[in-house]
Amino acid sequence: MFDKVLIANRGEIAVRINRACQELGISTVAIHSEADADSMHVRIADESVCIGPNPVNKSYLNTHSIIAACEITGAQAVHPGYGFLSENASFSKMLEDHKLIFIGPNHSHISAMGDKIQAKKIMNEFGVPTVPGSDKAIESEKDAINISKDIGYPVLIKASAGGGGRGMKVVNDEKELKQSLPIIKQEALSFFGNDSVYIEKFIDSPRHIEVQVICDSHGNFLHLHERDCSVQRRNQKVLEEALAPGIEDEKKDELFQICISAMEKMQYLGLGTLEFLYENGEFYFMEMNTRLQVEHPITEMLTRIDLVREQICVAHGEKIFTNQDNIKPLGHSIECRINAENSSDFKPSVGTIGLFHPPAGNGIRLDTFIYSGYKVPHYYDNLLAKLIATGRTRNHAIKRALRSLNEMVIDGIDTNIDLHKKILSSEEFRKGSVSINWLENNISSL
Ligand code: MV4
Repeated sequence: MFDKVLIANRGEIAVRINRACQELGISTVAIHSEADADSMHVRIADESVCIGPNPVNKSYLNTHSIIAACEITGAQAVHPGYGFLSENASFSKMLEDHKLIFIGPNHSHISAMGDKIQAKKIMNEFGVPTVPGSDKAIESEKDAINISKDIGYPVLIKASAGGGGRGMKVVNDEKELKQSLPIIKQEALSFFGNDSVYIEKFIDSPRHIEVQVICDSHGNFLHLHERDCSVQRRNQKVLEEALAPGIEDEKKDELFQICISAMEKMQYLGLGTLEFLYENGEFYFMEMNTRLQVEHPITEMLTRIDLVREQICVAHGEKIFTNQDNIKPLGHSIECRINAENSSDFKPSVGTIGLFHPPAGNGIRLDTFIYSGYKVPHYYDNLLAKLIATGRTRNHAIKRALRSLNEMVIDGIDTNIDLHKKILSSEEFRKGSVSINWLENNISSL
């Protein structure tokens, strides 16, 4: 096993990764910007290195400083967490060139899945259901018109280097297509440095269902069932749950087998999540994330597998400790993302945490890095904590989540705790199976 791992992240996920490392007997190196010197992930790590000033491009995205920190401390591997450099193929390659292990998939898979056209093409070839549309970049306006005619309006123009909702435009007819195509290409070029776009049938009220996979270098390609991440606002997940309510097991099992066989054909390594749109009983591949996800704890609670521990072990060349037959999810788990945000305009809020009282009790897990007296910096994302409530049934998990939200005290800063209470109390949500548009369409009447 590794002796020392550098955690190239901050906040709650750095605390979470530190736990898995220290339980494996691995010594941990935290990196931090100047503003994060007093952050919890620094305090609990075995050692820490200040890698630069506060802006992310000078600190948590500063690949040279991070590699230098590995050399100074003797870390043999880097865990990127999520966001930041976690899907940066060139960083993964740089580590390899410096004889350091990137705890994640091979950089060739990171770049293949980062190119949404290539990802779709690969999945198509492997028999994964994808959204009807072009499987290559649009070459001309005429090309776009013909493809759109074939699939039928409304269509979605998507940037190949996009993802997470950026670089997309719905068009309802040929006139709009002609107007929008050059604009979205220009946006793609300025946002992602790559102007290639593709076109898909627009699916107007899907659910967002994702399948967790874990693969080792000994021929084991396992799935850890699915998560429903449809409760989103402006492409930001707000609340996630497992398993997905209201989808028959046979339909899900069929999808799991397709996902696993695609991973086998790819010879994928490590954790991965295949994201699908789900509408009228059909799954459509959207994209694949080649990293640990924010919402991984709900899968951990149902399968009782420590995903980060397994991710580190398979990166070290070990076998996954279990097999598919032993993975039997039990109960229902809901994750509420507790953000530092204004409840009226959702703008990030900053301040110093006053009294902080975390919830606890049966079935409650709080992944967080905040503490009383902590000054929340404004440089980074506004996720403060993830409340994970697990129960025997979905209703039980909902009740536990509500009980915990009532118990939780985070003074000194605005949060979205009230929004979570409204979501969990709403009839529509309790019925299950809301679409990705539900929260935005109903937020003012919740
Ligand atoms: C779509 C779609 C509808 N039809 N593709 C959003 C981010 C990226 N994962 C792709 N996304 C979408 N692709 C087709 N053909 C709707 C979305 C979408 C979305 C998907 C899942 C969860 C939230 C979303 C919010 C806005 C748009």
